Amino acid sequence: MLRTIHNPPMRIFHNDRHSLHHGRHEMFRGELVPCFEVPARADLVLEELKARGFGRVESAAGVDIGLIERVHAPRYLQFLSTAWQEWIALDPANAGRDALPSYWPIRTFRTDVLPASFAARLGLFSFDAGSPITAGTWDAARHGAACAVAGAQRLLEGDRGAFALTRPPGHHAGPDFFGGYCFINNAAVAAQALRDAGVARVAVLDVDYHHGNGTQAIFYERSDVFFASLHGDPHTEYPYYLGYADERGAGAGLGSNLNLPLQRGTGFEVWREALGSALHAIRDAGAEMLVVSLGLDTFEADPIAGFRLRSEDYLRMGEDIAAAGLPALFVFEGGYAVADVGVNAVNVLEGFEQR
Ligand code: Q9C
Ligand code: ZN
Repeated sequence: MLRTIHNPPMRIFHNDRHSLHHGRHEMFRGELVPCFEVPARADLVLEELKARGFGRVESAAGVDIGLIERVHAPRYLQFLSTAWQEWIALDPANAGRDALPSYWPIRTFRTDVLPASFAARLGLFSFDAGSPITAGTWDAARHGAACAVAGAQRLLEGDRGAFALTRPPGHHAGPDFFGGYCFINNAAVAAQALRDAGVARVAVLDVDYHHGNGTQAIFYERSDVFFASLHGDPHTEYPYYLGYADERGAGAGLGSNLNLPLQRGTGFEVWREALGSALHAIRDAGAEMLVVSLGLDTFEADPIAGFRLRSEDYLRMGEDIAAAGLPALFVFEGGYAVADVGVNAVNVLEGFEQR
């Protein structure tokens, strides 16, 4: 406890525009159901930080779009930035509805031609019908990337930890697609910012329940960003089509990707072993800084996931990550047990700080 007196408080970059992204519905089992990814998630983490007097909360200035373009295709960002205007131009009544895709260019279709149809482009740039675009999605997502970059900047200035408290989350967003409630890959943008500032090797550690397919895709052929992920086995768990143990990277990136899929029902003891393996690999890779995709949907009461972590386990998680000895930027990802997400998130940060 005395350490918190001598150490400066962890800087928390809170996306004060996050609630501009507020989806109404996602497609689930043939019907539209209320979104699981709601503004209250981030609000309750902020409340918990304040209740515990943890960290120093601030907002971020903007982010250079050129930096976001280092991980996302310009034509995708162009689409995202104007999607809502295009959606309401189709029909003024669309202002009262979220934009969700219905068509996708699966195998044998062309993806090189950009269709004029908005509905066709909505599918071209996405992989599920669970990630609604709303009036404020672009502003919220872009400002979230700014928060992640501001956090990365703190590490470059010598801080040992920082936290980007933002939503929508990011780790499912790939080079040119959204999905899994994610639009801009905040962790990937932060990792790229660290690289661009001269950090030779960066690691992204993804502890969200779901495989970080977007982050993996962004860095799959690169050796300068090591990606390690612990997640539900894609044989049974979303996002299903990526996240297997035999995905080890390609080309120059061969060996720089580590997937540790775990079966549904896994508890902390087994999960923690896997975390140890991931951190060991990250150290072996020679990473100098760490970006943690901090999903809290590994919690036992999460409504859409299947691991069995309890609230106190998140303290141990933070301690174990700290023991790796690398400066770490935590980036908020999933976690849908809304009433507990604040305690669980701040437990990780507190475990990290007290180690
Ligand atoms: N009805 C993140 O945790 N849907 N995304 C699964 C739920 C997609 C999760 C089925 C879950 C996406 C950032
Ligand atoms: Zn998740």
